[in-house]
Formats: sequence, C-alpha cells, structure tokens
Amino acid sequence: MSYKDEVLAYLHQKDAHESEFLQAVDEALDAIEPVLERKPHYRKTRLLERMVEPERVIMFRVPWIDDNGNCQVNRGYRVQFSSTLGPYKGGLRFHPTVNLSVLKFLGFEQTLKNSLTTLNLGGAKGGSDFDPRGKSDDEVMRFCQSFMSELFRHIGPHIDVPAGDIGVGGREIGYLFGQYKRLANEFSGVLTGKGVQWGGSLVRPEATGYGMVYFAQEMLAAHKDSLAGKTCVVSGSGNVAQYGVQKLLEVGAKPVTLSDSDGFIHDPDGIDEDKLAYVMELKNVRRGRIKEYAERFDVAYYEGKKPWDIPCDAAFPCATQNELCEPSAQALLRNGCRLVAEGANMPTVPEAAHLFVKAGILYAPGKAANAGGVATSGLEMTQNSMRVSWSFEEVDKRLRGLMQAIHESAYRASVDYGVRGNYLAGANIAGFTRVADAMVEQGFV
Ligand code: NDP
Ligand code: 2IT
Repeated sequence: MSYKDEVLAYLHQKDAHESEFLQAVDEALDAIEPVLERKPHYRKTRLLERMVEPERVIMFRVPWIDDNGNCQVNRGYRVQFSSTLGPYKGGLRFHPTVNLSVLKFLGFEQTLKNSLTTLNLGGAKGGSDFDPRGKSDDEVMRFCQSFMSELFRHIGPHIDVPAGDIGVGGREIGYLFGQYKRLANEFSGVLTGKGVQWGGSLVRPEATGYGMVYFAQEMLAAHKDSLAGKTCVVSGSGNVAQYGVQKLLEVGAKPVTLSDSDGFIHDPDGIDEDKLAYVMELKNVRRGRIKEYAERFDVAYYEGKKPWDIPCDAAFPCATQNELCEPSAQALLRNGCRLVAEGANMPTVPEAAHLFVKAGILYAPGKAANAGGVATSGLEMTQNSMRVSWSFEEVDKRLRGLMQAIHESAYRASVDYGVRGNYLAGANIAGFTRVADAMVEQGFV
C-alpha cells in the first residue's frame, strides 16, 4: 500500500465521524502524493501521521447570560494544529455548524495556507457553535467575554494569535481583545483584525477579498488576460464577498450576484459602488438579509438557491465550505466560466474540483486564493512588534507582493511536478513541502 493510502486508511478509521476533516486531508494528500514518491524519507519519519494530528485541541464551556436574564451554554474550541513555522495562527468562527470536525479541517487547511504565505505563521482555528444571528450587541459582548475568559490562558502574541472568520468581525474582535487585555493585564498584538486606532492594520478588513482578486489577476496575466469586462458570480455577502466585489469593481469586472444562507440576488446590470455601499450597511450595520437588496433595487431573488447557474466568465465562492457541488460545477463550465478563485475555505466539493481541473480552467483553491487575509494578519503582527503603523498603500503593496509570491510558488510547483497550471496540485505541494521539510529539521516533536 502506498504511504498516502496507508495514512488515509488509518485516519478514516480513527476519525471516521469527522467528514469535513477527512475531506480536507484527502484532498491535500491526493495532491501531494508525487512529493511522497520523490521524498521517501517522509515515510521513515512518519511525517504524515504527525502532520494530520493537531498538536493540541482545547474544548471548553462558554456560559453567558442572555437579555432575558437566562443562562445560555455554548461550546468553545481552539485547535492548535501546527507550530512548525511560527506561533499558532488562524481565525475564530462563530456559527451553529461549528464542531470539532469543521475546526480540524480549517486548522489543517490553515497550516498549509500559512506556509504558502512565506511568513512565519503556524496553523490554528477556533470558535464556537454560538449563533450571532438575532443576538443583541450586549449578548455578543457577554458571549465574547465569557469565551475569552477561558481562551486567554491558551493564547498570546508569541503563542497563538486568533483573528476573525465567519461570524467574527471587527465588533467581536473588539470585545475579545478588551477581555484579553483585562485578564492578562497587557496590551499586545494577541489578536489580528483589531481596530486601526488600537493596533489594527490598515487593509486587514479588505485583505481576503482583495487578495483573492489579486490572485485571479495573476492567473489571468499568465495567459495575457485580465478581469476587465468579465461577468463575475460571487457567493456570500460577508467580509470576503464585500471586499472581493469592491476590488472586482476597481479592476473593471462586473459582479452580478451575492448570497447569504437564505438565497441569492442576481443583478444583471452589475453591483456597482453605490449598491455595494448599500450591501455593507445592510450586512454590517443593520445585519439584515440579502433579500432586501432585491426589494431595494428591483432585481431577482432566488430563495434557498446558490448562484452557480448564472452564466459568468469567473466565479468567486466566498460563503462557506461545500457550497459548490458537482452539478453546479457542470453548470458553470457549460455556461463558459473559465476561472474559479475560492475566497471561502473548501467551498468546492472534491468531485466539482476535479471537474475544474479536468476542464483545464484557471482554478485556485482557497489555501492559495484566500491567503491574503492571514498574510495581512502577519503584516499586522509585524507592525505590532515594531510598534509602527504602515500606510494603506504600503500594506496593500505588500499584500499584492505576497499574493504574487503565492501564485509564483504554486505555479512553479505545478511545473516542477509535471502538471503545469494545476493550482490545486501546486498550492498543496508548495504549502506542504515547506512545512514538511521544517518538521524533519525540527525532529520528532
Ligand atoms: P462572514 O461571517 O463575514 O460572512 C459569511 C457569509 O457567508 C455570509 O453571507 C453568510 O450568510 C454566508 N454563510 C455562512 N455560512 C453559510 C452557510 N452554512 N450556508 C450558506 N451561506 C453561509 O464571513 P467571512 O466573509 O469572513 O468568511 C467567508 C468565507 O471566507 C469562510 O469560508 C471563511 O472561512 C473564509 N475566509 C475568511 C477570511 C477572513 O479574513 N475573514 C480569510 C480566509 C478565508 P448569513 O449571513 O446568512 O450567515
Ligand atoms: O481562514 C482564514 O485564513 C482566516 N479566517 C483568517 C485567519 C487570520 O489569522 O487572519
């Protein structure tokens, strides 16, 4: 049996119930199999067995008092996956679907993604099954304070630096930071995505969406093409989708859809700057539903549907995992879509991803295309350590440079392993190799 098959058989038995985690590991190990053949010493050092086991998993009770004075209880997590390349680093997700499998998948992905950024960042993910939807600001604050009352003893600016993800944005990072500061009695860069007045970096809010578009530009530039004039389908309407659309508009593309967990809107005239400003107010201030966009601008709303049947040149899944299934991939290809860049983590099911690879379109997996968020978190950590604040232009320039470097290393790995332009293979190989070689150098830890 090949080394990869041996490890996967073991893992599927051991973590049989962790479907998202198994999916993420299956995808990565499939992609890196040629590396294992070239580097047999990985097997001797049981490298894969070590790499698929998180260094540490913390699970804890989060009690909090709701606005009616009742005690609610949620479950909190931090999966500290890998400290091979630096302090544990990765976001926190607050969503009712959060469980250990989801956070292990995200922590594993984060480890390879952070490796790709070229920075010194380990991999982690955390969060809670807390549902922020319909909660008051006071309830969110009390929840965040209770969550941090346990988490604070496990994190620190040189240990583990959390950030945002689904359901965790600027408001939540503020409450979490305030409670950490109070408990630890220190003002430090323990979280990223902070407010710019208290240690946050300019461009961090924009970074994931901007970086995704920069990556798409790099892929197209390699074919002497650009995003100008291209019709783009975008899913989600949160942080990544909003700033993805903003950058698409800047580069002359035409985004025509947005979605949330209830459905999607299709605006054939294009979502322009004014409409995007409306979406930002709707989602970030009023915390309403995307359906209201359809009412406000008199466009179609599709309840319970995803936007992948809308004809487009390029697609940007920016909501959540497994949101793009096989029939959706077939529809995209049939309608002429030639580029898919993942703003979300693992939004494409494996069968759909294989269709993209087989069709030879420009397909960027999340660990490459959405790495701009965590890369800019790395820039925030650097600024915090140096006690400086770079200008918007400076951070944006560095973000663009990092996305170029990520594209270059994924592309080069694809060439090196005989699958030129296969970014799924290239990103996994490049991310994996850096972590793997460092693990070998650091011995059995
Ligand atoms: P937000 O919470 O800001 O937005 C999430 C969006 O996705 C909302 O529109 C939400 O709709 C929708 N969504 C969430 N869960 C589901 C679901 N189960 N089914 C359908 N729609 C859903 O999160 P982000 O924009 O920050 O994150 C989006 C994706 O990008 C995630 O996969 C995240 O891991 C990834 N990512 C985020 C980074 C960041 O810096 N923020 C960095 C790299 C990746 P609703 O409002 O109805 O819940
Ligand atoms: O999935 C991700 O890369 C993030 N949610 C961002 C993590 C970070 O530490 O900025």
